Amino acid sequence: MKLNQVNQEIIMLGDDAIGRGAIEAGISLATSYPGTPATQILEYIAHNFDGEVEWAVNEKVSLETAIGASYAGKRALCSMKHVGLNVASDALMTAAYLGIKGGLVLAVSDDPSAYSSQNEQDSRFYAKFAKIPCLEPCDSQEAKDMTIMAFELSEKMGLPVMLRTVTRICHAYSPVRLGTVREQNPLLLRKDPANMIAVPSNVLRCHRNLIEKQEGLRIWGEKSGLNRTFKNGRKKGIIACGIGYVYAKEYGPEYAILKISYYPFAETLIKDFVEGLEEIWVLEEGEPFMEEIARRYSTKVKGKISGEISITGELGPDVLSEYIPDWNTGQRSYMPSKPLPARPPVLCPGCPHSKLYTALKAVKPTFTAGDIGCYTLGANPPYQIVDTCLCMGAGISKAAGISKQGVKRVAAVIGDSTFIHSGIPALINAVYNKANILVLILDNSAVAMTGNQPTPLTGITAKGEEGGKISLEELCRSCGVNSIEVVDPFEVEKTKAILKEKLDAQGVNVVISRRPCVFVTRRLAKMRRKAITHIHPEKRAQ
Ligand SMILES: Cc1ncc(C[n+]2csc(CCOP(=O)(O)OP(=O)(O)O)c2C)c(N)n1
Repeated sequence: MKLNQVNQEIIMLGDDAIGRGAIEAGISLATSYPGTPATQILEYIAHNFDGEVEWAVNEKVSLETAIGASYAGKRALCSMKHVGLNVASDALMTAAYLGIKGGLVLAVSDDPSAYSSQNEQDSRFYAKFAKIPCLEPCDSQEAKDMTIMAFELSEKMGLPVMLRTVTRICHAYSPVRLGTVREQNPLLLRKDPANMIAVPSNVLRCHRNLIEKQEGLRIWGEKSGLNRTFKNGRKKGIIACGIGYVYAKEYGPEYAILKISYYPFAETLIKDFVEGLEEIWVLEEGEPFMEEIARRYSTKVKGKISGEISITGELGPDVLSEYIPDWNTGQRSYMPSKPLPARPPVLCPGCPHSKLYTALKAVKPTFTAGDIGCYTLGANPPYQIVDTCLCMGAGISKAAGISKQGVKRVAAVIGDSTFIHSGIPALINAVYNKANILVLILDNSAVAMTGNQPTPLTGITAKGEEGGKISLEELCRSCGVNSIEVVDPFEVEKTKAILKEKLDAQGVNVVISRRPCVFVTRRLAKMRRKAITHIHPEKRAQ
C-alpha cells in the first residue's frame, strides 16, 4: 500500500478523494470503464492500491465483476460516467432485488452541460428506479467521507449504494483530511440461492425485501445527519443538493438552507423546511428531481420547472447570477468581459484518424455511421465525413439498418475500445442478418478520448502490467465477416484503394486502420528514452 499520509490534510481532486475513500474503506477490488468525469477514480486507485484494479471492457461487465467480488464477501468499488449506467443498468436493477454481500459502491459521475458526453442525464433517477440509496457530496472531503459511509450503508442494508457526483466535484480540488485504511473483509463465498438466483420463483420475494428495506434506508439517512437544515429566521430559503450547497453558501446569511446529500428521505424534511418561507430556490445539477418534491409542499418554489433556472447546462456562480435577480451581485465579476473565442475540439496534429478520414472522404461513402471516441470529430470540418453519432456501439448497427433499406456504400466507423465495449454484438448482428456494410475499426492502441487508457487489444492492465491480449483480426474473423484488411492510415493512397474496393463489396467487410495514437507513441518513446521526431537532413528543403 502506497498510502503514508494518514491524518494529513492535502488538496485533492474529487475523483481522487473517492478513490482514496474506497481504499480507506477496505476495498478488495476496483473496476471501471473509462468515461469523463469519472475516469480518474480508477486511475487514482491503480496508482495507490496494491489490490485488484481493473479496466473492464464495458460498464455492465464492470458492475457484474464488482457484484462477484461482493458475493465473495469483499468490498468493491465500481465507477463510471452517467451514460455508463445505462449500459450497466440491467445488472443494477436486479442486483438491488437480490441484494449484495460485501459492500458494493457504485460511483457514478454526471456531466451537466455535457462537456464530454452524449447527454446530460441525471443518475439520481436510476437510484430511485433501482430503489437503492444515493449519496451526493458537495466537495472532495465529502466525496471521500461519503464513499466510506456508502460502504458501511451497503453492508448494513445489503444493497448496492450509489455515490452521485458531477463534473465540478470530480474535477475540482479542495482540502481532504486523510484517514487510516480499514482491513479488507475476509473471503466469505457462501451459496445463497434464494438471494443469488434471479428466477421467477425468487423475484417477487426479493422485490418485497427491497421494498421493505426502504424504511430502514430512510431511518439510516435521518440518523446519518447527511441532510441538514440551516434555518436562521430568514424568509427566503434554498434547497441545495450536492454541489448546489457550495453555490448556496455564496448567498451568505441571506437564505435559510436545506442541504440534501442523501436520498431517500422522509418528505417531512422538505415540508418542515418550506413552511413559512416566502421564496424557495432549488439548486440542483441535472433534472428538477428535488424541485418536483418541493413543489408538493409550497407554491413559492423557484427553479427549473418554472423556468427561472435552465434545465439544460450546469449551475455555477455565473449561471446563477444570470437567473436569480438578487444573487450576490459581487459575484458578477464571474462574467468574462468579452466572450471567449470558440475553440471547437479538433483531432490532434499527427492523429492517425485524420489520415483515415482523408482517405474515406476521397472514396465518398453514401453515409458514414460514426460512434463515440476521438474519431467522432470526423463530423467537424475539415472532414465532415461522419454523419451520425448516438451512443457507444451504435455505429455498426445503424449502418446495418440503413443498408437494409437498400442503400449502397454505407460505412461504419468505430474505435478499438468502443468496438470491444459494444461493437462486437452489432458486428455479429450485421453478419447474421446479412447487411452490406464496410466496418472501419480505428485501432490506435488506446482509449484515446478519455486519456489513453489501455484496452484488451493492447494486453496492458490498469496497473500497467501484462494482461491477456486479444487479437482484433481473429475476433472479427470469428464473427464471420466476409473480409478483413489491415491498413496503415498514413499510407493514404493504399488505404483509399482498399476502402473503395470494400465499399463496393457485398456483405460485411472489415478494414482495421492501425496506427497508435500520437500520445501512445510519445509515451512509449519516453519510456524507451527515444525521441519521436527525427530530422532527416537529406530530406530538408534546400
Ligand atoms: C457508455 C459510455 N461509456 C463511456 C463513455 C466515454 N467514452 C467516450 S468515447 C470512449 C472510447 C473511446 O475509445 P476508442 O473507441 O478506442 O476511440 P479513440 O478515442 O481512441 O479514438 C469512451 C470510453 C461514453 N461516452 N459512453
